Amino acid sequence: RDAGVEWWRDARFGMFIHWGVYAVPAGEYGGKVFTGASEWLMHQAKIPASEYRHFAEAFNPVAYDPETWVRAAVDAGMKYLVITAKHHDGFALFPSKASTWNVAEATPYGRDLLGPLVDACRRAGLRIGFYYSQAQDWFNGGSVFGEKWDPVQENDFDAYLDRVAIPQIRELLTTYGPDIPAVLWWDTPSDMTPDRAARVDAAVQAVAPGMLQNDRLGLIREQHPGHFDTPEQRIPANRPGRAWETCMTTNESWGFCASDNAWKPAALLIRQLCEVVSQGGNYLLNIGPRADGTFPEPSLAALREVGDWMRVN
Ligand code: JFZ
Repeated sequence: RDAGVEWWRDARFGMFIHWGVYAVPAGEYGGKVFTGASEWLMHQAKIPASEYRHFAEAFNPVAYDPETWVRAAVDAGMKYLVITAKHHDGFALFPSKASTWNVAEATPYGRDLLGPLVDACRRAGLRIGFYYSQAQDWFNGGSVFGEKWDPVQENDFDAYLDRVAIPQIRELLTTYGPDIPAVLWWDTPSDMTPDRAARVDAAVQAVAPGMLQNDRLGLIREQHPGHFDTPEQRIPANRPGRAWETCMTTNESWGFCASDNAWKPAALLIRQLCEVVSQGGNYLLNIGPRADGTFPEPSLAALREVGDWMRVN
């Protein structure tokens, strides 16, 4: 495993992928359209787990072809990829012994989604990282922003960390090969006290010493600053010495959202990429694949335009 952030600093440009069963409702529930972030639908619409699980029964990405995804990234000039192994709805894109709420057991697709993507990345020379929602988990008894709405959420957070989060993190770090993932992308550290963050970090270090991580593991960021900052949807003033990565959406939602047509023009994405890179940062540009496993056409078109620009500049 790489000790430092050198490859990551050189990489400059990566693809963020937000994918999960939320791509099935795609921002709509009970005849209501929810705008913003489609991956938050379970929370926004207060959907009980017993109902939300039905979306998994309709999650069958038969058109999923990781080679096509990786080619789109490579052609756009991207050097790495970060995918949501598990987002706040707790759904794992990988087989897991820690929770049956995973792609292998809860969907008709019935098999791992990460392994084939890891293989495609390896073949193309792309690094791959995993986003893992370590704190918020609305399905497996983890943390919930604001009011809870389902009995499965009335759980002891430490029990969730021990029974679900830490075992799944271990699965992610030990299943796909010695250098996989290349980076761990934590998020929304609610309830992640210093002690809990230290516990998660110790579990990581035990199997993957020096693992590259972002700055969102613990509630008190200063105690667990990770290796890089993650300004979101914005480009910060230059911060010498500290690595940073701006993540951006191509429309407004991270997950696929059927009603979201606010696609950013490729010229804007290119300008943001230039601005970030010229200030020494990394640019992580998000795609929200559909439930069938394909990228929305407008994001593919944007990637192609970025690639065309990269090839002449
Ligand atoms: C989080 C997630 O809740 C969201 O669904 C998505 O995955 C995004 C990349 O990360 O949302 C955040 C996290 C941090 C900030 C804002 C939104 N922030 O620091 O301003």
